[in-house]
Amino acid sequence: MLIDSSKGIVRFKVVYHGIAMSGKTTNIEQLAKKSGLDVLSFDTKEERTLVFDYITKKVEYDSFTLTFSIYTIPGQDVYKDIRRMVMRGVDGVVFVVDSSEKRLQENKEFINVLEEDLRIYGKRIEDTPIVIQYNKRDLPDALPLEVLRKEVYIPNKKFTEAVAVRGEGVEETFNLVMEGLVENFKKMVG
Ligand SMILES: Nc1nc2c(ncn2[C@@H]2O[C@H](COP(=O)(O)OP(=O)(O)OP(=O)(O)O)[C@@H](O)[C@H]2O)c(=O)[nH]1
Ligand SMILES: [Mg+2]
Repeated sequence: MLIDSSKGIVRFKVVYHGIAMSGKTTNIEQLAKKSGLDVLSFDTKEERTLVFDYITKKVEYDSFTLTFSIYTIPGQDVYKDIRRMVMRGVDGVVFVVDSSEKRLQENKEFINVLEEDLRIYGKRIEDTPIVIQYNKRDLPDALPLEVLRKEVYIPNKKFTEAVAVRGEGVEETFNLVMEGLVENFKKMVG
């Protein structure tokens, strides 16, 4: 979180984390579409291999302008270094779970990956606003929500169900992580 009090601007960084192909990019594409925003993909000269998705969203709150920079990590393990870089300075996380039965184990293991990605930046999973999104609820082999809640679980975190490809649950998910960040901000400014 960056606060520019002279201009009344507060900047938050939100990262969509989760296993490869779980629907992170789809989430922010849908979010962008609904908000009339453009998705930017970065591929800069210094970091040629670095491609990730990025949008910003602005929300007026009291006398402040809250700016959310929203990123997705690449879920494949070969992009670990990029993933770590994207996680630098993260304030809030959406953990996108693929509801398919076949991917249960991977989803479970990726919670440890998230924990480690936060730890390297001195952050604790308990203290970070995180929303767990159980995505791909439309799949024929989607596990029942009760099973996923037990198996792919981070204590004390809010959760949503989504069919990101149809835009369902996408805004709800983002709004929840935004609420968590705004709550923290309110505590800070009193
Ligand atoms: N059936 C179904 N497919 C989905 C849903 N959301 C995303 N997909 C599909 O899943 C595939 C992967 O989606 P992406 O959004 O690219 O996944 P990602 O998490 O960004 O993947 P990486 O960038 O590799 O980490 C695409 O073919 C999407 O259309 C969903 O809710 N239901
Ligand atoms: Mg992606």
